[in-house]
Amino acid sequence: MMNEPPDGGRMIVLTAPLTEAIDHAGYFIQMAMASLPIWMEGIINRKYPKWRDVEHNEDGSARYMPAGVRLVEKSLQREYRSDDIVACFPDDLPKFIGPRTRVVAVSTHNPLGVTFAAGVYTSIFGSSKMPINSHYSRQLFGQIKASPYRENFKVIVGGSGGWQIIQTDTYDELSVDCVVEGRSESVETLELFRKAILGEELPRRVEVKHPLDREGILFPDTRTTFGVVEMTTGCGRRCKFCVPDLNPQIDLPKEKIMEAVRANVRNGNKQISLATEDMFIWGQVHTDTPFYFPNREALVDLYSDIVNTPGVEQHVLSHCTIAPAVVDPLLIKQLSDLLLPTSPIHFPYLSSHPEKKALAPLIGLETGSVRMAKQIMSSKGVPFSIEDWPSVVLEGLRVLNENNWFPAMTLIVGNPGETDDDVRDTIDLVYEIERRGLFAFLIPSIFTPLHDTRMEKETGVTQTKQLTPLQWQLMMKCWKMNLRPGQYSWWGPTAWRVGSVGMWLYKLRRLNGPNFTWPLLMFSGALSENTLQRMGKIYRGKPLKTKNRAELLASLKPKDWQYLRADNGDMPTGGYVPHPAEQAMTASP
Ligand code: B12
Ligand code: SF4
Repeated sequence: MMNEPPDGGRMIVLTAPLTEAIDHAGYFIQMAMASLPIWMEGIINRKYPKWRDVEHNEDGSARYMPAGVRLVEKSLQREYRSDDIVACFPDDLPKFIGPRTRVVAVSTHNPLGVTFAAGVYTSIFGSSKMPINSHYSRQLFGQIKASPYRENFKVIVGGSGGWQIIQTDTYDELSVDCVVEGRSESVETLELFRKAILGEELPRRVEVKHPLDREGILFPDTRTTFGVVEMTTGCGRRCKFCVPDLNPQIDLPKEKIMEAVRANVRNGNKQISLATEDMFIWGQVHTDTPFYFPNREALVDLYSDIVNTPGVEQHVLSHCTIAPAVVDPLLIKQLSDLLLPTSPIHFPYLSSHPEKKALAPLIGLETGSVRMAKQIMSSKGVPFSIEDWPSVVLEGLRVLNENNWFPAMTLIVGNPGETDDDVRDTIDLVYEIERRGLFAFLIPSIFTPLHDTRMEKETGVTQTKQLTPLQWQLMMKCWKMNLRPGQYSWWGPTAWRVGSVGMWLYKLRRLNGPNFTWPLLMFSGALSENTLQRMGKIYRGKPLKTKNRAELLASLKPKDWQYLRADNGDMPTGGYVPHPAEQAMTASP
């Protein structure tokens, strides 16, 4: 006999894969589950034995859900009664899907693991299609497909990972009727739900419009996973491979952000994270100052109110760019003073904070080759010229590290048209980071042409076996450097040596091809880099001569000097015009 929900189920049921909904142990666990293959799940289970424990509201609905689900919920509440809608964890679907159910809507971030930085690691370890997150996403779709009421309802999928279903044409396999690309606030999304409720046929793929202004964006008034609250949409630097940059550049109103922060706290969240592509554009969108000169006062005011909201115990940064650290080091310092006390991240071997706290936003480095950078991200370093990209990275990282920011920096390996010279340039930059004693978690990923981007039709490397010795070396050098802090223990280096060589013998040799062997030996430390270089097996980066901050500022166009802050020092000489905020301060009595 069917286990029917007593009330016949909800008309609209919203859900997300368990691995994307959990609010346990911070960002890192979700990122690890997006990147590790399912056969390595035991590592996560041992480290976080309680990761599957989730919290419920009294009616069995989810206490927290990814921000995307919360906004679908808010969007639908404009048209339907709250009682008709529920957001629940996958295991609770049978409690809510019943004969009354007309739509099951799934929000996904990365359901099939085919995106950059996720696919690459699973493929190195042997299964490109089944990261842990992908396994749980498929499990969720399997549960929905097997529902005894499946014929009565439509399955609509949305979220930043929906394109993966379109691109792999897995509609039937996953039992998905329609994938929505774009935001739930859109009237076209509502129209789709209306059709589904009436039992009408849905198109397989719908692209809906992004709101063009602040007013069009809704905010959650319930708890979100990791306390995610949107801060901006779009970016403005126009990198060719980027998806979020295709959205309009909007910074969201402070009052609404704060309401969503308070709503999270009210519902039991102690952690907040503002979702953004670049936190530094907030407060400077469509003002008289170009967005790449950060609005120091506005940012400090916003973050100060967030971390001082009663109940907020932890705050985590999401994404940013590196040029603002060169433009305004004092902003970085002021933000550090404000944000370090609530940061849950500790780097005992790196941080100079008394409690060893650190900030670790995600920043795109992508390439050290100026030639490549010009092609794929010519405005990444504005206001500085892309010719100075290596200098901007090194100076920015210096400022960040001095203030206990140790960012995770992504690199793209195998860009279309990437030559050995380009890879050598990137290796030079990575060695220079090491030589100067700077630190960032360097996360190399293989170029993935993301749907809808300006590089959608281009192909780079598609399998780890195709990577050249230099590309492998770059990847393994990054990981070797990432493990530096863990190598201070007496057992660390030996464990890595034995572990990685053992892994190579066991599995990786055949999978990744012969180009992988020497870079792996370099990574493991079994042979020194000097020896490997002498044997002609690796390329050791050459020292880089780069510009310091004063030289970078001097290279700006004089019309931009007015936006620099003199309290940072290093001002270019010759006709300096004070920053508008300084002018206002001198003008006031
Ligand atoms: C916060 C965040 C995280 C957090 C938290 C994620 C979470 N579970 O809450 C962490 C750090 C854990 C994370 C991890 C990863 N992330 Co992330 N993340 C973000 C970020 C900054 C914000 C996401 C967010 O909540 N936005 C706000 C909500 C409201 O937006 P939204 O989810 O897109 O929802 C809107 C629409 O999509 C739509 N919608 C959503 N769901 C549905 C459902 C239906 C039915 C409908 C109709 C509409 C709809 O309506 C919503 C608005 O109204 C975005 C960048 C960005 N600005 O979006 C990257 C981003 C989504 N992440 C990305 C990536 C690559 C990852 C990782 C794979 C990275 C990695 N290798 O580890 C992992 C994957 C994690 C996983 N579990 O699979 C990429 C996505 C690329 C892709 N899928 O193609 C993005 C776009 C970053 C980027 N610059 O490229 N991420
Ligand atoms: S800086 Fe980052 S968010 Fe902005 S366009 Fe480039 S990749 Fe996209």
